[in-house]
Amino acid sequence: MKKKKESKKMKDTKQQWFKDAKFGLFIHWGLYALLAGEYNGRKTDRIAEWIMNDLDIPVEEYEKLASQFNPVEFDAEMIVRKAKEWGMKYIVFTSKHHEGFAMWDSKCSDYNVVKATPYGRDIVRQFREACDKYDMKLGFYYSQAQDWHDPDGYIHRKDNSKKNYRAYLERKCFPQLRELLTEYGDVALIWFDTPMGTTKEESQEMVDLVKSLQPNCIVSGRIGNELGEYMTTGDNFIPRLPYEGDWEVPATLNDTWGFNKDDHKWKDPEEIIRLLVKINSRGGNYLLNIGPEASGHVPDESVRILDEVGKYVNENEEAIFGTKRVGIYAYELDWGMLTRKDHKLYVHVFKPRRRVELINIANKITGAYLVADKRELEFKTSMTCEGNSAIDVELPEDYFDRKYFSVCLEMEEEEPIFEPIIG
Ligand code: H79
Repeated sequence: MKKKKESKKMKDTKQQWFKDAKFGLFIHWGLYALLAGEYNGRKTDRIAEWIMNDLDIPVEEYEKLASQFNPVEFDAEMIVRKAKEWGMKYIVFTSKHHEGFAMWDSKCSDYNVVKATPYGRDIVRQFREACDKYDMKLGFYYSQAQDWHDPDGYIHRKDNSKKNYRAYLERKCFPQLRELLTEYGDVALIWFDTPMGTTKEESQEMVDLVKSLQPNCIVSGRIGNELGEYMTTGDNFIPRLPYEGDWEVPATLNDTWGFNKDDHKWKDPEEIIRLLVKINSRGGNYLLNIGPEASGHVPDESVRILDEVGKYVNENEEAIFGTKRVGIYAYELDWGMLTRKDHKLYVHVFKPRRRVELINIANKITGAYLVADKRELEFKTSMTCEGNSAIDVELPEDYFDRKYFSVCLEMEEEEPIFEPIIG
């Protein structure tokens, strides 16, 4: 195994919107949605957008799917409006996944949604227009190295040694990136994925191309060769500790990105809320996925879950957006989690309780209130019998049985002061 060098440099996008964003919507949609996890009676029990590779479907067969793509139920505005309602601050759409199919009117490959399908309309443009209407940041996922349609694109699990990767880059990758970055307005970020054999020089060329066309467009961590402007964690993996700099967790609501009709392993809304707050408290953004069906319909279950999550996010938006990484607090709380801003410590409460008691936080507390309605709360600070600081906030009676809300502790100091455990 190749040993990777650990980068010491803190990742910084230089884009304040990304640091404050905290919650985004990933959308995986391509020809794989037509198969929905099954091809010729064979099923994949893996991520559905990988079905071509996983089940070894020949290109000549797979590309025929385009002639069936007619998503009459697709409604970009509805999706963007929902994302806005859910409190999300950016959208990342799969403009081209590993399958190689472009979801826009690409001039350099006819394997695209306008030229190869009965639908004939540009999906990327529809997202662009809807995002402009709802003031939503839009970024594009672009599979830079794997392209299972182009004869010279990389393919996982296949012999790539005879390929002319350079030819693919010049014929498809670079020109397509140029199209996305010149014809579709302000691109918030390009979400590269699986660099595979891409050399550092080639990755650098991609970065230079992006930046020459749109200097503010963020380059994701999966560009590879340590050239990304933020750290992307493994899919559905959360760092155990607070992590410095800009980073993001790409994640699924069930066990697939692209639509799979047989995947019903949905996470419940409370689990998603806990994951969001956990990621935010450690300093990261949560990029949460939906995989529309081939018709364009967004699975009802995704909408139901995110509607619930959205209620929490909206009621507690002050305690989520614009927050900063919380350092290491000595205790793991089984009932809640912490986020913070300057002079404010937010306690997210996930289990019913009479009062919020915290020890080993040594700040001078100047006030306490319920984030949802700004109701002021009574509080006392004292010392425990062991000599640790103690904070005790009284919850109002109508909150005794409630869970999933947050309390703000106002601090004289800018940051929380966490005491070690003594005694
Ligand atoms: O776009 C989503 C995934 O398709 C993509 N990243 C997210 C955001 C991704 N690309 N590669 N991987 C994820 C990891 C690949 C895992 C694999 Fe497999 C394990 C490839 C082969 C074995 C999963 C299982 C896919 C086929 C079988």
